[in-house]
Amino acid sequence: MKHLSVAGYCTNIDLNAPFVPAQLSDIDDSVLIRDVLNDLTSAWRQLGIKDPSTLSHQDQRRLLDAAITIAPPFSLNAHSKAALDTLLQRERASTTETHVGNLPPFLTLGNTKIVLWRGDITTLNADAIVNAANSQLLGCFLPQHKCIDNAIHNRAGVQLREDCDVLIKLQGHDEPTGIAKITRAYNLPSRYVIHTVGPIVQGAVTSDSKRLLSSSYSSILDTTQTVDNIRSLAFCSISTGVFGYPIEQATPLALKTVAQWVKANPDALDTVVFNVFSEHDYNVYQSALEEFICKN
Ligand code: AR6
Repeated sequence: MKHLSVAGYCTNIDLNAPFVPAQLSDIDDSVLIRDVLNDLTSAWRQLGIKDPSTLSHQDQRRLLDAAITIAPPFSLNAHSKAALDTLLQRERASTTETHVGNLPPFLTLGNTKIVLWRGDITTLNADAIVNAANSQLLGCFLPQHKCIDNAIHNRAGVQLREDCDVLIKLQGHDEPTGIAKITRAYNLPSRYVIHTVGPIVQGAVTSDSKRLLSSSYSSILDTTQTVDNIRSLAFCSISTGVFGYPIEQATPLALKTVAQWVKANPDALDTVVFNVFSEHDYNVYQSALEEFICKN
């Protein structure tokens, strides 16, 4: 099966153009939400809502995320897209962002700082962040589902799903496991999102799952070198949520793959972040990193 390389899609999604969000500065949040919802009537009807105007402001905002989650690509007209960008940029401005450059390294490999950071990846300001996607590559279609795919798509805006749709159609088939695709990050603090489909594990971890997980990590790292100026990259813990890869087994493999790549590409990246979400996952990474330091 032939996979689409970055050269085969970068111009179709304007990968190298800076994203300039719309600023509808005179319009209140409630009007922005109403305008976008007006464009998503069939989505909120599918969710069982008869009249969003009867909902509280907070519930309308939640409904907007849910409707966008289930709406097919290219559902919004230009005004609604600008309204959503304005809303997401305002929300971004009132959220505390973490700058990768301010994070202390856990260790240094050659010229690359390795950082362990716990938090929501959508608040991290890195050159590129990693999304744990599914083989459709269009984001998660389950409203309010607590996966990273949903978090990233909801905070980036609908352009992310549109780009993924363009490149998956160009590719002509679903995204195989263990490779990577890059898009701009739109309304997120980061500049790029690198999407990968990790292996699904049911029962014991097979040698195929190990190979494919390692391949996701190395493909993502290779992808950073196809775009100018990616110096910092934040990985999420690929496959260890819905896809069931035990994090205790995924973590040493992730560290080993990244360390090998960094050794072979010593000047490629300034910072690699391992981003975790839960305290348990933080502890697993901390132990694995300490073990890695002892052994190397
Ligand atoms: N920031 C950082 N990490 C997060 C966040 C967040 N906002 N949310 C979740 N995580 P998962 P997978 C962590 O299930 O296992 C989707 O539905 C989470 O704690 O998101 O690769 C896709 O569409 C876990 O450690 O991804 C696919 O169908 C890690 O992110 C499927 O899930 C990955 O968990 C992919 O499953």
